[in-house]
Amino acid sequence: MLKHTRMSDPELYDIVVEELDRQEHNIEMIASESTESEELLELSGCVFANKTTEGYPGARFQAGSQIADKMERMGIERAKALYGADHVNLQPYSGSTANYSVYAAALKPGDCVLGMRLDHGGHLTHGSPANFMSKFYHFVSYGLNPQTEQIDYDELEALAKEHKPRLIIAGGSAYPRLIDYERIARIAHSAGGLLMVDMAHVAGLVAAKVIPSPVPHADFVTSSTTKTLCGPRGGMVLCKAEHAKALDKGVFPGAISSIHLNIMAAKTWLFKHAASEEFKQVMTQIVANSRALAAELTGYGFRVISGGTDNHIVLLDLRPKKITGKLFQDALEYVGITINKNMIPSDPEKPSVTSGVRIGTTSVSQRGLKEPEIKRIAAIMNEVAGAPEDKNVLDACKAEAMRLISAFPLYPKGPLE
Ligand code: DSN
Repeated sequence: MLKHTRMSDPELYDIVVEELDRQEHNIEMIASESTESEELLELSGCVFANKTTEGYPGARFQAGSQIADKMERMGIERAKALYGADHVNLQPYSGSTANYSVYAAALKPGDCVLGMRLDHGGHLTHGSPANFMSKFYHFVSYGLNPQTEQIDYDELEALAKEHKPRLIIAGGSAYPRLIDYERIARIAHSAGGLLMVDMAHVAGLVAAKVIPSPVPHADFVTSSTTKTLCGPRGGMVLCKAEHAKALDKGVFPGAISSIHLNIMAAKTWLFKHAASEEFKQVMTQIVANSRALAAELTGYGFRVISGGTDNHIVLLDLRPKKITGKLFQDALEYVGITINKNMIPSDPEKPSVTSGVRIGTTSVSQRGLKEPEIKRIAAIMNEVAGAPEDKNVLDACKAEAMRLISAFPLYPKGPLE
């Protein structure tokens, strides 16, 4: 791996090897993570990184772009076929950039946008006051029904009638349930606005048809290409044909300039791979694992927000266990299980402490873990929650976590070249 860097910068090489070793020996359960295949790592570092190109195939600003044109067209066609989309733009650098591109395409400064509250599972770019977009648009937030802990569609509808948003955003970072895209599209259109679905977290599950797709209902669908899609760190936007021209202008020159063609190459490979049976099996297992984890943890007395999960995310309320998200995250990190503290709806704790954690099953499912191993992970989590500061307990859990993950290599085909 990194044979040239190893010679020219051994100090940096060692850090990368250290990170590989960390990933290999830990149970990675951050819900926004996945493992990139050998092909994706190769393509992300391929010679397309040398080429500067702006614009679109056939209408570039730099000469020498014909081969890039061929690749971008191929990527777009593959993505369109995978999602059944009218139009696709693969140029955004990330899920956030994809969202900014749609804002550039569909909004004027001061327009009203209705998005899900960050502490109810939304995303920073959906209207958080901490994000700079909140200076340009008038964001109004909807949230969860306190009883069901699922989206309060009646509140959303009432807010849409009152504020007449130009754009409603559905989707988020910590929402474990299916979303009724059809209903939100109806609400958006009746209020005279548009629907953007940010499917970043669930894009792989949608591609594999393991959960319903937002594509038939939404005007725009944004995504990152990592997370459940298991691709490179990039973004994309799908849209209806009538928004294609505006979207392309919103992406370039609206939100970005030159394209990361090396990442575009990796995305192009990804859209072929995501149509495969192998990919579908992993996506199916992700949801099975997530459901098994939610059921086991419930059995151990954890409170699963919304009572379960339909995707790769399990969101836990730790208050019945009398520990905070931060303490649980730190104790599990020591043990070798990587998760993140997360706000739960109406969380009394600060964001740096939290009463909850978010757990994701994508990476472990890619490594081949199934329900029996998930049960072992849940048992470790329960032990840790019962004694988060007891070194003897934590050391025993660490040994068990290491035994478990050692049977499932990160790169089973052999060492990275
Ligand atoms: N919002 C971050 C997450 O879900 O972890 C990454 O986009």
